[in-house]
Amino acid sequence: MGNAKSSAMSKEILEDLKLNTKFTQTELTQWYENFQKQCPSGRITPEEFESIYARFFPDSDTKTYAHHVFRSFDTNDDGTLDFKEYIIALHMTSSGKMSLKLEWAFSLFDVDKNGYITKSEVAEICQALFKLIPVDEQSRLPEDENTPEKRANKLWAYFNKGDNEKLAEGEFIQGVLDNENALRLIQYQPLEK
Ligand SMILES: [Ca+2]
Ligand SMILES: [Ca+2]
Repeated sequence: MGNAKSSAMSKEILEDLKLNTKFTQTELTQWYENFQKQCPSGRITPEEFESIYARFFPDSDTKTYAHHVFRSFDTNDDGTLDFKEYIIALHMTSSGKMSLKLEWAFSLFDVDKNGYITKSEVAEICQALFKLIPVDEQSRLPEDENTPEKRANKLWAYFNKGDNEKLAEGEFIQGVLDNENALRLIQYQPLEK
């Protein structure tokens, strides 16, 4: 009936998030209140998520990338992000810890969620990443990464795998840690304006 009780965070979720993220109880409670305000249904839809991304990258085509990011955060595959998935997402992407960020990057690239990354999955994410790059910036990219295909080939080559081989999570993380170009190519950082 929309009373105050229905909007309280369950103790179970609170304990789970305290255990599995860097956030304190006070922070989590604050996040929860904000989340309820922004999102009274308690669920973020793919469309809402896409519109958030579009605001961050106003000069880019963010739809495809946002779709992949959403998929990587929707760990129970129900097509929405609940509060817990939202906080885990914040935890993984806002943490200064490289290992957490790379764990998340792995899940972003593992499009079919089977625990391995294939070259075609790398190509698919590179397509999405490329669309994030504003057109005028695309024209200034190095020759060997100025199309999504070239970017994917260059990135895949850093992992020393054949075209039909696959990458496990540890191999992906190590490969990126070993090479700062790989780290650069798995993401898009907007230029400072
Ligand atoms: Ca979900
Ligand atoms: Ca996969």
